[in-house]
Amino acid sequence: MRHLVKTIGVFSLAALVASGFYSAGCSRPVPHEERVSLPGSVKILPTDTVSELISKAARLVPSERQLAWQALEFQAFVHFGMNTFTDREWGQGTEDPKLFNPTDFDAGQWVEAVKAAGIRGLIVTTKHHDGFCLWPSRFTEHSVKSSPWRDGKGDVVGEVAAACRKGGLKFGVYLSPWDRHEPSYGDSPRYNDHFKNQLRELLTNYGEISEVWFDGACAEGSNGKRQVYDWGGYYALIRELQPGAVISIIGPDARWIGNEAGVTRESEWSVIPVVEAEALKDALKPFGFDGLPDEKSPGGIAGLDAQAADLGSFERIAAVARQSGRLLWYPGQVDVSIRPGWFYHAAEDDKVKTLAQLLDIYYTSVGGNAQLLLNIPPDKRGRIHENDTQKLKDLGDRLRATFAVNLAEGAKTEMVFDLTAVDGIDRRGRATGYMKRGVDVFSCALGEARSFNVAMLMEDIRQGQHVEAFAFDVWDGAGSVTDHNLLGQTGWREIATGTTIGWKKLLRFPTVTAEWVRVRILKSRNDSTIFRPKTFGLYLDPER
Ligand code: FUL
Repeated sequence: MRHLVKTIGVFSLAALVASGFYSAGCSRPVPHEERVSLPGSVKILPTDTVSELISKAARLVPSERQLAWQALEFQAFVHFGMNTFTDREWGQGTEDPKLFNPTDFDAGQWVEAVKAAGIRGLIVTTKHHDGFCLWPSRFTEHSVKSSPWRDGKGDVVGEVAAACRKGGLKFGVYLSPWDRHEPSYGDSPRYNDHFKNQLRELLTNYGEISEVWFDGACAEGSNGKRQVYDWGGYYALIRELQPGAVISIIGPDARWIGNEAGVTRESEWSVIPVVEAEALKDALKPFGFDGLPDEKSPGGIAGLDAQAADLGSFERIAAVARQSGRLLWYPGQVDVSIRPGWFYHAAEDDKVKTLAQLLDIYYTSVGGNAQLLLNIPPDKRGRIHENDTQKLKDLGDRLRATFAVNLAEGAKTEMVFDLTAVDGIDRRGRATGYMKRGVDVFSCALGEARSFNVAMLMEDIRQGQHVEAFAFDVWDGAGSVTDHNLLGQTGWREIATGTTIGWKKLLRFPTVTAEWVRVRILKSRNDSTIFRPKTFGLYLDPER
């Protein structure tokens, strides 16, 4: 058995955890070229070799705002507005503002309800497609100020922002570009000014805004109003007024995962290639694009088909490079409702998702390199219904019970490099193709036999997203794991395999009891970077 002990780095997770996630605790040396990271985006060209493409993909890293957003992991989406009172999903824009009249509005109750689930941020629909504004905008009468609620003096956005701040939640705004009420809609420059005025109000009057969510939906048919949106102008305004805000969906910072069902791809990449010639010019200005065709339909940015099965494989990167394109750090967000509809409907009170469904969504999204945006719609009182609050609490209780104790904390870990399992590297250690190096094996000695049924792996995405395939094994063999059997086949039982890891991968499996575990990184775009403090965990879900 030929292997190199790459980083003997036997370290105690417990000691390193104390120094914080982002401290450089691991002793693994970072090769020089890895330090040259590429924030945001990089061009890929037909002349790029395989190694050049891999190197570019591996060195792309998130912006600070994307990193902070990714760390939130789990946010609440709150659809509330005219549709709550008309029992619809999409309003016409002709609704009488007097219909908006919550009887017991309580933003603090929303915040407490979502915090019970472990949620860390909240995004409210400040204006849905019907154009009714939940804040007293100076630029329209179609808002809370024309409603009987609080004698027209109420401000839902203000109260929610304050409640979030008080409760320690990040606060974001959904603002529908499509507006079925506003008369200037379709008169492009006038509506763009109107929209920017509304954005300016939201971005200056409510403290820190962590996210601006632009919906791509628009049902204007061939006879409908055709609005040419000034995306570049909207983005510039947001960057000026709230530089920390992530612009999602029709925006450059976070992409729609491609469904509203809470499902992620098996391989969810944050490094995404887009074809230059198909790009939506304005949407890509923040990435440094210029001189590209205008007026592509915004189904996401950059002509990206957000629903495509494969967004980030090496094959797709190579295919896009052949047409000239750009790699973006463009992480996914999963939006899904706790009920069938986005807005509250009394008829759906008994259709709130079950705990098992919510857990599946959590594990596949948060545990699948995506951020989860779970919609919880308040009812006509202006409160989150008891059926939903109960489910949120059940979810939070279960997650807390599972993740309270990391059984790998304090474990002795070791990182070795297996030359016998090399793919794409010759015997002298020279890279021959795709892989630069061999197979990394990370082992963890728990000190005693422990039972667990959940494993957590994280890459340090400040250095990029690299892992393409991995396997997770437990030691079933006789005796102890030593340098001699660490890389062997005998005695090890493969529990799970996976493809991408990214920010976080959560594995669920029937409870196993073991004293040693190992992770084999089978394919990686560069050195894998999961071996940092707090990035590996073993947990026991007590009810699984
Ligand atoms: C869609 C909208 O049309 C739905 O009403 C909802 O707001 C959902 C989150 O996005 O595009």
